[in-house]
Amino acid sequence: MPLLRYPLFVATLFAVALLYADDRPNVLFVAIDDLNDWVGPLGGNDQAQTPHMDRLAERGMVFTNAHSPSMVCNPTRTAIMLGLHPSTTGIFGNGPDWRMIEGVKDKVSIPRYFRESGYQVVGAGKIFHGSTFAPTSYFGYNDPNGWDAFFPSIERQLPDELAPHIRPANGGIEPNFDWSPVVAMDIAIGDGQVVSWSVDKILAEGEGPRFNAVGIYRPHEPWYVPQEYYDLYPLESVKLPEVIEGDRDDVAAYANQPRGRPNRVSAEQLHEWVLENETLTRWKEGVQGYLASISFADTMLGLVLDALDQSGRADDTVIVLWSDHGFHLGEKARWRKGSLWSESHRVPLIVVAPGVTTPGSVSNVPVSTMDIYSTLTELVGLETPEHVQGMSLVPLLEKPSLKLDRAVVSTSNFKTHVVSGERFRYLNYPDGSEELYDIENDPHEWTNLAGDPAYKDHIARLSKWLPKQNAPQIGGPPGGGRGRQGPGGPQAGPRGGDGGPAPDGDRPRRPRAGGPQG
Ligand SMILES: [Ca+2]
Ligand SMILES: [Ca+2]
Repeated sequence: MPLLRYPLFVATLFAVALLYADDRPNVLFVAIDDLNDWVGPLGGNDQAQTPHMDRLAERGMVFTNAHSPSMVCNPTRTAIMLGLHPSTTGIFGNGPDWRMIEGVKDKVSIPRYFRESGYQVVGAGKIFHGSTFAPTSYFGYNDPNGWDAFFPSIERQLPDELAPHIRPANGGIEPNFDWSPVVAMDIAIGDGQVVSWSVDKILAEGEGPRFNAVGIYRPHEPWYVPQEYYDLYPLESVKLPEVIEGDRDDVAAYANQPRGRPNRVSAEQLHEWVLENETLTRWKEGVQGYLASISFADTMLGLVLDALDQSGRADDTVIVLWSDHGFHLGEKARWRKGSLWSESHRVPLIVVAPGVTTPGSVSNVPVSTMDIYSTLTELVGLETPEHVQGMSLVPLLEKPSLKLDRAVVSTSNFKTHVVSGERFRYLNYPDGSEELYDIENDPHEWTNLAGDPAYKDHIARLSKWLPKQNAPQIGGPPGGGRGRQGPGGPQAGPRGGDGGPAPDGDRPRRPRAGGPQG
């Protein structure tokens, strides 16, 4: 039985045995989609305006070296919500639905576990994988056993979304790689609906501990948010990400293969389109759209935090905020996610645990968002289910100065891993090619040190963290055979690559029959 650390209760095993579910702290669980390190607490972009993430950080601990278990929506969310790493399950792409997979579908997810432990568990928006602007993907892979109530419904994770009449509105080459202000009130946007419903639930009276999950879709593309958020970032003042010419000249051929699904515009082709415009206005517009969407998501977070404070339960509520993975905006000559570079996997992770965390504390220890499951169970005094991988972060929450000899693994595909240590990151591809970056001296990962013998000890040290198990890829879109086998064999190709809204072939399936509104 894990040691009960929550200080409102006596931390003795005797007390744990007597602890009734009603005495446990509440949980506010906020998931944000495709949010990279462009937030105040991580400093990835000094233009980003995220006042609510800033104030959340001031209440608890920011993990400055947090990484997602994978680099697109479904594998990360499945890993986080079930506590099973992609290299264990073989879920790497947006196609496989965990609820259909033997050995995975029976694993108890975070919301289900809290529900079965006596919590009232309610959720809204994108918690498990799902996509908007693809009607069949609204449903996603939600856990039908996880919730007492869900908005829009347990069968459907995402509400209808607003969009400009003509898409793409930016004149681009792909309907989802798009940006435009929309004339609408915040509440009309999908996230506004999700947050509005969540605020009501947070404010609702009721006995017993509650688990509120809020899934905020922005800054996932397309970047349609009200004009006022665009106005925060006047185009002429938008700064482009720092890049260098020929950054990918020092990485192996494998890493330079275009990623993404067959028949879909690649991450590199998007950048070529962006650069067609010699004034770089397109690039600035893209950055502006992403920043505007971040500030919109931040405003949504602010509404949720205000509701928690207003409810009078903030002092008895653990808050965790996380993003499922990151996003490129032209760094490494590409957009979107799915790469092994840090833009794809360095993410915000903030934990507030009243009585445990020190306000305004920071930890630089490498952590994974896969650590959320066992961190939450320990914080509320529940045993962690046997199958759950990842480490409880409670020792770090209690002692910000704690140093651990640790590295965490993010996996984008079969045998395609990045190991993030305290100072170095080590990338390992299926054909054996490697990259090594010294983050302290080279935060943008511009200089690949893997070929330099002086660094071989670092590679050896970080290699020890590579997964012992490399499950072959399972699931995937039906009707395969569209050139899906990569150079490393059926499990190793570039499939799975970029996420984003699932095209027809990757439609998430609904858990059961019933109308869209469930
Ligand atoms: Ca995502
Ligand atoms: Ca380089």
